[in-house]
Amino acid sequence: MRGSLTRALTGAMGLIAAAAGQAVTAAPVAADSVVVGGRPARIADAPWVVALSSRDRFGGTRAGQFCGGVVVAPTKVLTAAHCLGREVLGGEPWEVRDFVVIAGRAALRGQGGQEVRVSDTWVNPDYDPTTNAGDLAVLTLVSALPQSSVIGVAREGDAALTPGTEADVFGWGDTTGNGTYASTLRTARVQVLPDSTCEQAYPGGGFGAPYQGDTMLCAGDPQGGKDACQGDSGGPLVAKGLLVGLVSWGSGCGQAENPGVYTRVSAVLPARF
Ligand code: 4AZ
Repeated sequence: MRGSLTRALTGAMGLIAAAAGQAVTAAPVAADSVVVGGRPARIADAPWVVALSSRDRFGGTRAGQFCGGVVVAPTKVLTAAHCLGREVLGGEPWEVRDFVVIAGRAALRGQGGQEVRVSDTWVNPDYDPTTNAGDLAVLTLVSALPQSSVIGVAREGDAALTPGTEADVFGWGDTTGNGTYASTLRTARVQVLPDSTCEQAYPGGGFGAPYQGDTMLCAGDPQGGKDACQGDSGGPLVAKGLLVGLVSWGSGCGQAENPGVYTRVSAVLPARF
């Protein structure tokens, strides 16, 4: 943790840090503020949203959920590189023996959908854990999900990436900024913001690294209140029906002056995927 910037903090890690008395997030936001300020989402409307799970490491009450992910091909799931870090998993991903992707399930306490094991993990070699630049990893599933659960990925120059475009973020993360984790999938409507907004919010120097628009995407609610939060990391930001970002980092949750920072998937995902 650097200063007040939160990153690499998944839901359960937040709980562990909170229990240890560490400051884990910036100031609380308004109540009901996924996803702060969000509303329930139906998995039928967002079949590409998945949960990353290890019950051994994160406990069984919320099916071991610790990050989000998104299906971009029947056997390929994108998530944030920081979700697979040693400080999150306590080891390498392949050492987490009950690591599964939960697909087709909105209610973590329910039995819907399927749990699929991971045969391979690829962490972007250009990912920089100090700055969070290039925060992307690809999981290969042992068995294929239906093509109907695949979302297309926005490419550089697509209108979906234009500032001002409405975008929806999905996850099971903190709904209050105070460590209240959702057990059913939620979504919040934000908008793609200009790089300049996040450059001003996150100038670097002092606490934290600067926002870097080449590998990061800025999005939020100009009024504040709607945002991704801890535990949403790795989950999708969708605009015009296309994947534009992965939840990566930010300062606090839902504060108008501190937008969410997402992985700019169009810039970081290698063409071969
Ligand atoms: C996190 O720690 C995190 N408000 C994710 C998203 C945001 C802040 C923190 C953005 O996983």
